[in-house]
Amino acid sequence: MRMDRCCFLIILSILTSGVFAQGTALPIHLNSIGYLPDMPKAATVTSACADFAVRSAADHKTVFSGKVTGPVHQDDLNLDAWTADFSAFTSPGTYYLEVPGLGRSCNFKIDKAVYNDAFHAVMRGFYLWRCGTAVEGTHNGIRCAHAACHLDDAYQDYIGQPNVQRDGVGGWHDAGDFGKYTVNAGVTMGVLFMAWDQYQAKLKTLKLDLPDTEPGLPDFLNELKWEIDWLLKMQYPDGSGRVCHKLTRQHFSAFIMPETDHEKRFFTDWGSAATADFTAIMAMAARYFEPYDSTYAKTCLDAALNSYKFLKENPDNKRPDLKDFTTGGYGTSDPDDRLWAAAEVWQTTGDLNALNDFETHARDRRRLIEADWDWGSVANLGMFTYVTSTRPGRDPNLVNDIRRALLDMADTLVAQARADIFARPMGRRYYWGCNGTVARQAVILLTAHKLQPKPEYLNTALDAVSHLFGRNYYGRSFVTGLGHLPPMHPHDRRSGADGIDAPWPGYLVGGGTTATNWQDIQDDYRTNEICINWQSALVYALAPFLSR
Ligand code: 9MR
Ligand code: ZN
Repeated sequence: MRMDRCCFLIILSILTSGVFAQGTALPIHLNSIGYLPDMPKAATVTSACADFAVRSAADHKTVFSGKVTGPVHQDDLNLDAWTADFSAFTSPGTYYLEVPGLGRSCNFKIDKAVYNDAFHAVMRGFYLWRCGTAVEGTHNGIRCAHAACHLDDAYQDYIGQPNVQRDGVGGWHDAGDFGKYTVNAGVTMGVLFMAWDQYQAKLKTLKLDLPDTEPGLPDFLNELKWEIDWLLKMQYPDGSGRVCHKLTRQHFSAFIMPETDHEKRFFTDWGSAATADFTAIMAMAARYFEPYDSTYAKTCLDAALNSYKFLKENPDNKRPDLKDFTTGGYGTSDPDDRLWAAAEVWQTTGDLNALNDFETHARDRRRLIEADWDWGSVANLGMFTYVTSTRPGRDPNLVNDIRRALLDMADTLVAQARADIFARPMGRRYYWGCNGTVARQAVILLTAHKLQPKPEYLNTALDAVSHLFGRNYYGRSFVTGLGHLPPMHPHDRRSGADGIDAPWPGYLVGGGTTATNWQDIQDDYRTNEICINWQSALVYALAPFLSR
């Protein structure tokens, strides 16, 4: 390469990578999407400092200045940290933080609609995950697309019909792999329906630019329907009400595009956790689709009640037989799933037997509210439905105990965020997919907020959002295509195989399994994959902060 061309390319790549304009991962860690005018605003600085200034991005004028507080030492990160609080500054605009001696942060916005675009991209992530159809989208001028995939889903060899196909087309791919798993669909749909339940006023008019909008059906529900339509196909065709644990190949594919993945995929053996999660989702779907499409709601309700009847007649925990499969396991015991199913069936129908089932399960639990909850632990969803219900007949003592446990847990999260230099509300726990749990803390906080409004609950939910968009150890956004220095190499087959430099946009990566080991490397599926259950939690966490 000639020298002048080489220099030009270096300068161009510096400019386009944002290094020149935005700074690399500087010691100033903040929510790189930005802040709401009337909410708290803070950044974490990890080098010694005294003062800071907020400056206008356009003309570099100082619009606010202050003194940092600190330092505070955090052991697991081995860092000293200072906090720059600029909550008092509320004027909309585009700014950066300047810390004398250290430099400047990336640009960020203050605006009442500051999270609207991010929400749109994150929710569109579900659309882009659609299986059984062609999808496409353009983000920041870059187009991502794939042709219709997995149209042969799926074979019934493992449910007693060797070499016989039945329609299992549709749904969302689970993650960076192309499998479809009932149990993980459970917590995902549960959290998405909770977002709808609590933030419907904001979500109702939201446009997702879907190719298949239906008049009168909000886009948000339309996208959820894509998954429900598929889930309905996961019930056994024999009418028994059992539900297949998953629909996948026997082994993960290489990094190929989904439309070139032609290996056989199978409906697998049923499991009682999958059957219970299916029941809960269908009962919720019946409730939330009723105002828009009562025929569809009835289909969902019938499916829920059929599976619920089966669960009642078959009380044992049944793990699926998956010995021929090495795709995702999602192995989990079922008491929490049965509890959740009972709560949703009761909430939808008012059936007192289901209420009694829920209360019996709830009284059996060691802890009423779990801090670390995810696909393997969905009891919280049932507890939230029960404790916020306006239906008559609940046991007042149990209501009180759950309410207390929920408020205590929310208070714990507030305290943990305050004790963390990056305001991470879940304490010092790190594991596979914990970024999803960070976002999912918002469900605890905002359900507590519904029972007993407290600004700290809302603020801490926003802390979770800020953490994921850059106020973290890495000073980077954890969401592809959004914010400062986002992941470029997620463990996502589409992103790895489509030949385009940018990853598919709007996806939250799992995050470090220790305090400091996240790497933006495609092979690192433990820390850098994307997944529907984490994504749904981010949708929920952003929803209360939308401007409508
Ligand atoms: O999110 C799952 C995580 O909690 C488990 O520890 C891990 C290992 O079983 O599996 C994760 O789920 C993966 C699933 O098995 C297959 N699709 C991708 C999921 C995210 O990595
Ligand atoms: Zn597919």
